Amino acid sequence: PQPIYLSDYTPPEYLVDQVELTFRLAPSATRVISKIRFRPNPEAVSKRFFLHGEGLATISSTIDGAPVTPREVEGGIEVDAPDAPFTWEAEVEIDPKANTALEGLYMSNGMYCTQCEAEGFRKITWYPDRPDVMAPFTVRIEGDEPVMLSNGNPTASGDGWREWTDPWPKPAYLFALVAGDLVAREDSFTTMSGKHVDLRLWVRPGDEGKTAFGMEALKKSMKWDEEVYGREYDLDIFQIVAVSDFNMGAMENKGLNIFNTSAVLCSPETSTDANFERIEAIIAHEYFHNWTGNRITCRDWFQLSLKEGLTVFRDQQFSADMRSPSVCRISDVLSLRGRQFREDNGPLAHQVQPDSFVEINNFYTATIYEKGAEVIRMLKTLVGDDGYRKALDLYFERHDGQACTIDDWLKVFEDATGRDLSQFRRWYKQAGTPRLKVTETWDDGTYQLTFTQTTPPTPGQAVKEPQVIPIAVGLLGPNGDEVRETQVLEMTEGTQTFTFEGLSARPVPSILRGFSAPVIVERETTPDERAFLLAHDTDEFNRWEAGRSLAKEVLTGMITGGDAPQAAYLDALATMLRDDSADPAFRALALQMPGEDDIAQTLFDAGMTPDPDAIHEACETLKQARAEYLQDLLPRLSADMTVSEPFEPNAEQAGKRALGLQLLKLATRLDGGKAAQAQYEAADNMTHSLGALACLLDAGKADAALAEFRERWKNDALVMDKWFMLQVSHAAPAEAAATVERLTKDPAFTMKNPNRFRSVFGAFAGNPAGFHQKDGSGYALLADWLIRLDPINPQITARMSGAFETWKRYDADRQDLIAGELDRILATPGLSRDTAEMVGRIRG
Ligand code: DPP
Ligand code: ZN
Repeated sequence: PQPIYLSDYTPPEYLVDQVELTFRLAPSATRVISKIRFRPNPEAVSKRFFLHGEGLATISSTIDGAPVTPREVEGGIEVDAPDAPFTWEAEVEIDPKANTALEGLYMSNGMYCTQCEAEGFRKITWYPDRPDVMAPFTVRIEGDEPVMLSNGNPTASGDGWREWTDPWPKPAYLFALVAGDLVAREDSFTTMSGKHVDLRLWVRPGDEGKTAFGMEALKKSMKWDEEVYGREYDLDIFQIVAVSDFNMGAMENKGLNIFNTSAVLCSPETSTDANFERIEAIIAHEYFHNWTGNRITCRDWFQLSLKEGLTVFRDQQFSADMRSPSVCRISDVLSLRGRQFREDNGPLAHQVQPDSFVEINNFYTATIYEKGAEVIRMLKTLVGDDGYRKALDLYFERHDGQACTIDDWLKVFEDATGRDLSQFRRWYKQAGTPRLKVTETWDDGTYQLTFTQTTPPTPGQAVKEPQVIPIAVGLLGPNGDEVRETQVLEMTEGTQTFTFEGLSARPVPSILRGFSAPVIVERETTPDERAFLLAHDTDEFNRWEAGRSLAKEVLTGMITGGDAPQAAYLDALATMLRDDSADPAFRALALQMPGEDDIAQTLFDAGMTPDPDAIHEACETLKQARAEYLQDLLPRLSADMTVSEPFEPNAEQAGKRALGLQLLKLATRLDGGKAAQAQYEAADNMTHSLGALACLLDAGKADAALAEFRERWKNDALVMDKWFMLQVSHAAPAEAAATVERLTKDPAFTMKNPNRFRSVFGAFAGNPAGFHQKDGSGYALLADWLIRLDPINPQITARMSGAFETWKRYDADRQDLIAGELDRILATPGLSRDTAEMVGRIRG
């Protein structure tokens, strides 16, 4: 397959003024009748009339009523067309039932639904399926399904048909259709200018009890976007539909968002606090796309971060406003490091604005999303809150209704604030995570910090230029008081020194407060200084970071036989835990162990070859030592974390439960699972039962509970996903592959459902010591299943192949084994473009 290049972009040859679609639904033979008004684009550089299409059986096609014979070309058809406005009409037949790739129109659990981003609309009808072609759509759905929905407002209906009209011009990737036996939670919202909006959250009968929280989250999102960004909703109705077979989390189709059930359905009995939090964020994210994505969309897919980076940043702001800002920030950074830094430091590293791709579905990545959001966060730090708001106002005013580029986005910041962003733009064009080396000097009241930035080479980019790095710094005096408040240092050079005068004693610096830039800080320091920051830093993020670094230092010391400041760490941990003024959610995060994958990357960065077994052993040893050291604290703290009010998924209760579960893990190492068994039996919410079950698995005492859990939840797919996932992620290294094999033979396992496949194989990839067993059994097992899944669902296969992306970290034997599996996948006849690109890039 040929790569597509950003530099090859040309404007569309024809624009669309109006789309009329009729769907005659039938599971294996749906007819799609299209009537589209085209007109030549005055800005076009050629006159070719080309329409995308894939797997369409054409019944008829006409231009201005006269039959035409399209020529089949790569990816679609070409037709001789007038150099003046005309009407294209076509009738095609498609087979939703046979569509297991879950792209285009497909059937999930007996209902019809669509997924068109990025390039799924071309599987529905002939169309210029590119985001810079925007048009209003009218859709008529004919069939005997009780509920038949599309984008926009309902405009007409009759026996066996419904009509929907979306007046807002949109690209085809935002098209949606849903039909089936569905029931709605109904509500409404009054916008800031007093307009009434009907709200509907559609689910399968039986799931009504899982819709209350999602609806509240939607209303909060609508209000927040009005208050913080001045953005009002623009149709008479906003609908969400929950679908069980879905490749992504959710999709922002205009007025008709389609959600993976896992990203919207929840109840205290079936969902954990983490589920509630994620659902609130995803509902906000998709709703916020209405302005950042739909009203203003992307010119082409190289601009994907224009909408995704910005919308992630907006959902992060929203979550911070709904919950604790510092706890949200720590969680966001944990996920950034776990996914984006990992990607950025391996063969899949790419720019926030890539220059080329083979399959766009492979670029819905942590870099486009999370790093894209970090870039906007830095921009806001640099121009200030007022500058940011002015720039956003200008963005909406100038570009409403347009398909834009990242350069358009940066230009509004330049115009609104007068700032030159040419150097800042490198954040979009240079891949790789910058390393920030820090040295310091102290001389009679003058303290200097010197920073040196370097970004390692990434595929296709050997040399990097210095980037603009906002470094938020505060200084603490020897007694722990803050002697300099947070100040943002703007680094623009490769090496740069910043001076602080008039200090009475040598300060302890708190660097990169709030994680003000997505970089890796390298600074020689002592365990005592980290413990000091964990005790005194006024910046919660850096307080947490100090404890985290200390834990990592202990672990790497244990593994490499170097210094392992275990006593300093345990003492600092106990002090932190005893601090009742600190938010329990914060303390839970501070008590959380660094992940084994994180340690592997840290060792690799330091020039060593990580051994997954040794890392696992060290983590186990440290967990045991922590439990023993902290045991006197456990009874009192655990009692303090009891929630006596009825379950509410709010931040306050969730924080207490999170710390309670961390304490239960410690207790399990001392009592062999007694407390966990008691909590499992008493649990009246999923957070408690799942947390207790995890502890029982760790203690090797979970058989009875697992059987009971399975029997109780066998009819709830989302809960069963947890049952599968937990067993794999808590399997001992030598048993992980066998656990996966056993679970794939369970009658409830299916590879047609992405959630179920991920619950087993995502968890397997997330159990490094199990996946990286020396004999290569884990690699072979995953490769077998990827080869099996590829013909069914290329997108999920490609995504899951990312499990191999860190392979160059490991020893020569493991690398040989992985290379063998990657080659075996690549040699599979008929391998999808998605998987071929991903595995090919990983192989290098
Ligand atoms: N549905 C995905 C998201 O919202 C892709 N746009 O990020
Ligand atoms: Zn998005």
